[in-house]
Amino acid sequence: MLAMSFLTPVLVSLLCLLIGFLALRSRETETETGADPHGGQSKPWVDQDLQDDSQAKTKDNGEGEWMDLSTQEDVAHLPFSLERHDEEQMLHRSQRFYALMNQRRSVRFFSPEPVPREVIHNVVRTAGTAPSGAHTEPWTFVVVSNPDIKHRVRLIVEEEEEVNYRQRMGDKWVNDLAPLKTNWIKEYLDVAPYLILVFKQVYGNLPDSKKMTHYYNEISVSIACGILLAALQNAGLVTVTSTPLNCGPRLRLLLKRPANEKLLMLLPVGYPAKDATVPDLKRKPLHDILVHI
Ligand code: IYR
Repeated sequence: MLAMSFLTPVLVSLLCLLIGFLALRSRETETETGADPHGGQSKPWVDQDLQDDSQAKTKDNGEGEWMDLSTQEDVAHLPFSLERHDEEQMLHRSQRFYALMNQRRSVRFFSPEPVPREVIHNVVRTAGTAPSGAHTEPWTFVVVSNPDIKHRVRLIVEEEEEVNYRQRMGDKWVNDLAPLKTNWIKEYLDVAPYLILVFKQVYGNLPDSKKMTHYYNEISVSIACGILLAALQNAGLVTVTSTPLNCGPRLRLLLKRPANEKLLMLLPVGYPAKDATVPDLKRKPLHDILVHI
């Protein structure tokens, strides 16, 4: 009895020490990547739905069979040539393309004027020329022009974005965005004649119900998005690269897309409104972005 009453405070202090030690360790692992100004949520801008763990999960569950690419027939290799321009022409073309792309701005104010559907199909065709890991072409571009579906997209995005701005993003992020004057009201989702929702396919579904590994799917789709932006600019259209945080699952269901597709980007597309404005931003000069060795 005496031993128990003597031991209890010792046990309690040992327990406290252990809890303190464990709490310290978990804080250390959280901050391993540097100071975290987002209150413990180290990367609030990484959409939960975009975590690429689908393959690991399915493999662990032993669910679904994976296609072995090496069993495919050999791909023929053909001679390749590309039209050559003389150096003066090359210089001229590169300057002109730079001038065109340097006019590209993220625009949030759209005209409701219609845009020919074939132009939209062509810019998506162009995006689909992007290189991809093992040529798996892991992208789906959903073009929405139906006003009712556009409005339903808007309702979902505004509902989630309000939570993002008020809670998920945190004060630092919201303050950092203040100069851009953005908020959760996304009128452009109703006004722009088209919405292009770009999905990355985290794996492929083959007709024989096998799955196909989509290597580097996120970077492949990101490259396709870059090409899509260039194609839109070339066609004289504007967009804003919106990445509505945590809207992916609801938008995927609304658009009836399968579970292997994750929303990467939502692009409203059209002509700019007559009274559209953009923030007066400057681009870094070449010497700040180029290291020539
Ligand atoms: N997705 C939000 C917030 C936003 C985030 C960044 I980083 C921006 O450069 C702009 C906006 C929105 O679209 O309002």
